[in-house]
Amino acid sequence: MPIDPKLPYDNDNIFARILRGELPCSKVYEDDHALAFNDIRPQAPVHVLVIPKAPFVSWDDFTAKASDAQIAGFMRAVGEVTRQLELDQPGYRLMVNMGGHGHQEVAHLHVHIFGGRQFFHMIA
Ligand code: D5M
Repeated sequence: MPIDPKLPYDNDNIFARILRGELPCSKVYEDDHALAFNDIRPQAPVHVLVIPKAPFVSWDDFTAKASDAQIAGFMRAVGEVTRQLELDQPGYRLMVNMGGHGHQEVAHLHVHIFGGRQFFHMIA
């Protein structure tokens, strides 16, 4: 079920628990700003989620409330992941689902990285 992005941050959401080490993840990358791990329901040969370490519910919450340093650090981390996975050639797709119409299911901002195959039109 999609989340309500207007609700306050839920400290017990799945990704908060992964960040605290209470739940396992298949880690791909970590730095001061972000953690990246393999999606549990992969939609492509490479399907990685990148999450900020600070508690932001959604893309909307992040871009409204994060500091410039947090935004820069997080975006840089997404780029680090794609480079470390050598996805730049022949390319990859980024996606962020936001709120109900975006069908966001986990109430902690996450950027999806898809790679390893050709993508065509938008994912429905
Ligand atoms: O995508 C939420 C994504 O989160 C969805 O692709 C499954 C993934 N997911 C859910 N639980 C886990 C765990 N425990 N590990 C890894 N990946 C997980 P959304 O954009 O919110 O629709």
